[in-house]
Amino acid sequence: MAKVNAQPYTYEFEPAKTAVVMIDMQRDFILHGGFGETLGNNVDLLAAIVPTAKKLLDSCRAAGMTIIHTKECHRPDLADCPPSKLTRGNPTLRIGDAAAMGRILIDGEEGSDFVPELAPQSGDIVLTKPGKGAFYATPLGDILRLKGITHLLFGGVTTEVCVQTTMREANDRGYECLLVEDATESYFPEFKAATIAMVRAQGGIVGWTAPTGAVLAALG
Ligand code: C5J
Repeated sequence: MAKVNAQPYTYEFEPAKTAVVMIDMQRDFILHGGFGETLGNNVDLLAAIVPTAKKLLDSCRAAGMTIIHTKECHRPDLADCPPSKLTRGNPTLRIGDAAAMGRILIDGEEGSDFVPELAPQSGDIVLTKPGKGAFYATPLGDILRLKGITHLLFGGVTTEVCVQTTMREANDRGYECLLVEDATESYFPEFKAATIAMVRAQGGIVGWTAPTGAVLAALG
């Protein structure tokens, strides 16, 4: 049993029953010219966690853990994109529009792909998702059940949107969840800090949080 020095108290997991869920480390959110930047965000904040996310994935993969990558993206015909998501706000570019890395958040386009450093490796599982939560309209729940997974470690972007939504979905489904603090990031540092505080408040109401170093130390 691996024991992580976590907040609000020690998080214990069996590597064989634990998956890392790396959320939406896609070029459209992280690289210049992508969707995140067209929304006016500083993408450099997100790019800064790529080496840490890679270290987490590489170490957990080497420990025999299940690795799952999600991508927020849509069908080219946008049939899976609700009008509310497509039309909300006043961005310069919308989902499906042509941009520097192809059509924004469309499956198969360069921008919707993962940043090269975090490209899935042999044996990793890749899921596309049309929503913020990774359980909505995906086979994630079935995959976890078939693999006997009971514990989930979360990284990725953005902390308060897709990562937190998925972690809450998982928590309600009975998974023991840990948010890896320095393997997740937000365009808004105060939202990341608030998410970490929310997760571990009230005795771990959504789960635990710990830095990558504490996870790696637990894996020995
Ligand atoms: C957002 C995400 N922020 N992956 N997506 O729209 O968090």
